This record gives sequence, structure tokens and C-alpha cells, in this order.
Amino acid sequence: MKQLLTPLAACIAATVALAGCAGSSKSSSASSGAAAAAPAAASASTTSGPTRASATLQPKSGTNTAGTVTFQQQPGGVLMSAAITGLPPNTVHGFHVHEKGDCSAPDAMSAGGHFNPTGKPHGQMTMPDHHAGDMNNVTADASGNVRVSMLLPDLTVGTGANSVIGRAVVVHKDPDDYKTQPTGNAGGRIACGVVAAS
Ligand SMILES: [Cu+2]
Repeated sequence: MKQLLTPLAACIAATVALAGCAGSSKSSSASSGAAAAAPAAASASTTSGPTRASATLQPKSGTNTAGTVTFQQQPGGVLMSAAITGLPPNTVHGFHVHEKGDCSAPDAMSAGGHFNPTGKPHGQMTMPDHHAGDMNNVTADASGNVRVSMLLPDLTVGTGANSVIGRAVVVHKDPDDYKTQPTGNAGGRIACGVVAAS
């Protein structure tokens, strides 16, 4: 980061006049003058393209669990926000980005394993080793609803190898224990949604 500070500061100052910075000149043509594009450009070394994506969770495995999940590129990662309904009251559920954007199977097994582009062991987001698609468990309230946001440091929205676009979000029947390899022993898949740019 130290090395980045001086060029970045110069870049921000220069942006006023030049509407673009050396590191992002190829992608800046469509966003010249947009102040909102500046934070994304600062982390654009790993991604380009869309900065927002979403998934609609559909019930799987005979449940009524449904919801929406949004992903927004931010300087420190991707801000994920989820609203989920139809869970048993006061229950905890594993929640991951899976590698295949295919929710066609009735049990959602078509979505494949956890999204793991860097070949890491499974774990909790806060652990040194975890899959890029590992997210914290979600907890349903007394009405069976979840509203939660998390900053996911290893994902991007856009075209990079760690992009969530074209992957799937899966809600599991049971909690993730954050240690069983490679699944977290979170049980069946009760909702699934394919992530698309939005
Ligand atoms: Cu999962």
C-alpha cells in the first residue's frame, strides 16, 4: 500500500483534469467524469466490467426458502446483502457462493462445490484459509427471515477470476461448522440462485 499512496494521490488530483488514471485507462472511457467510479477504479487491478450483480434464490429440496442476494463492488471487496424468507424460525444455515451458475437440479447439486478459485481449504471468512465463496452462516429470526450484509474480501464483481458473476448462491439446511472439508458439513441445499450482472 505504501507504494500506491503517492501515485494514487497524484492520480486522484490528476483525475479532475484528465478524467482517467494510468492504471485504468483502458476501462475509463465509459465512466469519465463519474465520481462514483473512483472507488472502484482504486481496486480495479483485479476486476473490470460490471460493479453490481444479484441472484434470486429459488426454493430447493422441497422447501419454501426464497430470497434475493445483491453484490456490490467496493474498495475492500464485495458488499453482499441478502434478504431470505421461508426458513424455520430461529435456525442457522450455511451460506456460500458455489462454483457453477446452475441451480437446475431439484437439490441444487448442479451448482457444484464452493467457489474456490485459489484452491484453498474451506473455513470461515475471518480465517487465513477459506474459499473465496465462503460466507458466514445466516440466522433466521422468529419469523424465519434473514437480513444480513457482509463484506467479502476475496470476491469481485466483474470479469476477474474471482468474479461472482456466473456463480450460484446456496442456502444450506444446517450450519456450516467452518472446518469439515470441503463442505463445512452444512447439509442439503434448500435454496439456490444464479448470480448475474445487474
Ligand atoms: Cu454451500
